[in-house]
Amino acid sequence: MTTNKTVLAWLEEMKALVNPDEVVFIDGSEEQIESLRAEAVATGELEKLNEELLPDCYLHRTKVNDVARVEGRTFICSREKENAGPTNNWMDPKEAYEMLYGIAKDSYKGRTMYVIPFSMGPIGSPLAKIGVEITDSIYVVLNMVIMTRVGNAVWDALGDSNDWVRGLHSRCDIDEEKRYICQFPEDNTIISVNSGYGGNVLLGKKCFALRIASYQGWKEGWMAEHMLILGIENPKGEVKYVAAAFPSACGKTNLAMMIPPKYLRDKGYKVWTVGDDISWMRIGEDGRLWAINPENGFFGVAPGTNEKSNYNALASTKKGTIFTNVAHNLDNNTVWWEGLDKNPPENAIEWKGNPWNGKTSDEKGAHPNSRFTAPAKNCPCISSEFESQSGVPISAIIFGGRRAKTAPLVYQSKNWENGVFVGSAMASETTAAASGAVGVVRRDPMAMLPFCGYHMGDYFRHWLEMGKKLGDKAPKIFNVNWFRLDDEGHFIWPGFGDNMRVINWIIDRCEGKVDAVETPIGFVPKAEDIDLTDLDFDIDTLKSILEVDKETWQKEAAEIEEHYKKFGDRLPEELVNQLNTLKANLK
Ligand code: OXD
Ligand code: MN
Repeated sequence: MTTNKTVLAWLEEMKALVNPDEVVFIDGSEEQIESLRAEAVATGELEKLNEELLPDCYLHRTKVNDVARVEGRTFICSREKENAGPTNNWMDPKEAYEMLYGIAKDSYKGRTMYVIPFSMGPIGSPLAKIGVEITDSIYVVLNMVIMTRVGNAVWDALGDSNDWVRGLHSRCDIDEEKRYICQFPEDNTIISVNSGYGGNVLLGKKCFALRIASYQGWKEGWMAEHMLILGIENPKGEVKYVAAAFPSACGKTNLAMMIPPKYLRDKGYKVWTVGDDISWMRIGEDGRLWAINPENGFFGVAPGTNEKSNYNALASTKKGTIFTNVAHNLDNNTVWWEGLDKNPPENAIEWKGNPWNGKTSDEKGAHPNSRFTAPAKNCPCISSEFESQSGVPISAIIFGGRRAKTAPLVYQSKNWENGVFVGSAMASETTAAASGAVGVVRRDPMAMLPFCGYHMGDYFRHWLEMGKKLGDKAPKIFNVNWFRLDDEGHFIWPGFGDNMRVINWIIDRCEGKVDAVETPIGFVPKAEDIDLTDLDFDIDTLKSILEVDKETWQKEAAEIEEHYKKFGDRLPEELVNQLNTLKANLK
């Protein structure tokens, strides 16, 4: 328990509002967690899976209307509308509190109020931050216990400080019409009602670690980014760290846990996972940029995860994991999802709870956004620095997206400012691989479109300011595109572990070990500098995906100009100049 007056006062206020039958403080002890698991099993909220094959693993199904983040119902409630910017939904905070308190009033009647003290980042780290979530859902408690650091040690670290984030979650009736995910950045407050789905209710993740934290980082001079963090160890045992931002569904978890090709493993190369989704970064005493992963687990998409696509992610789910909305194999009481293997169960229950025969049914067994919540410590390649209080120094920042034609396999920005331009113009396409058609482009600056808690023009300005402070210690900024398509709509680059070949070029560039070719958009590799050992991939094909086609880029520049219009006068002048330079380079 805590004696922190600001916490106790808020809890009293919340208790009077939601009116629970009882209040339970989550202390982080194994006994308490075990008794909550047992209670959730008794009520049917969780199903216990095969203890031998999947020890300490559970299955949960959400309501059918509640299976994903709801961007249309997510609001930034800053005092001034202008400060939420053109990329966020906005609600006046006074009106929002009134409406949300109206919805939450008495909503815990007959239920328990769980109080979860949690730390984002290793407890006590100068890069970490503390939150308190109250919830009426054991599922939320058990997921938060995996995804964050929970328990009494958090109260000790907080002491009397008022620097903590308030999170109110109430399932209410899971009514879609009254579902709201509201962030109040100026009040360090989150309110989430009428959902039970992870991204909406595990308030430490997107709501705090990105939306609130991006605002805090702006005010306090640090960065909260939608980035994986990866360590690459060379045969001499030196480890370099990179952070990479890709929009959802572009393979962040796969890159974060990739297995290098055999010839590199034989030489002694290794990959270490620090994080797969979020990176908090501060300038350290040595002037470099240092990063922690504020999370303690992986909330990964299950479909498509298998031994080949992501061996390490799959291994992470083998114990202490909660599966949500996957298929339940009744023959051996385990789980299954599309893309796990080619052997779907015949005697199963699909994600909605109906009997399902995977061999004959046309319906999906698992929801496409079904998830595993797995402890980071399960990951076979978890970094030894995962618990480090100071984090890891970042050598390179990598942006990327899914582009069928435009972006080359990899290029390096000319400098930090140019790199911010590259990130601000980031985009990803939906692909219709079968026909080779190019899909719709969605601009997703720094992969933060749904997650930036303030005006995105100010966010770009903050990036530029960070670059000035970092000076020549700034990480180098790159862009990658694993998703170039040929005329038949097939991916050209093999991807997955072979992406290590590109990461090695990036690290060589950071160390000044390799030359590059200057193009209008930045520096691309000389084809012979991407190591193709043991790969059935000819150098001409490689050249074709390193090409920068002027006409395509002229179109791209025109689209960026259009995209920039929405930021109005908060768009930093430097970025307008960058765009003009690009246009001039393309003439
Ligand atoms: C996620 C997302 O769940 O980005 O990580 O949508
Ligand atoms: Mn994400």
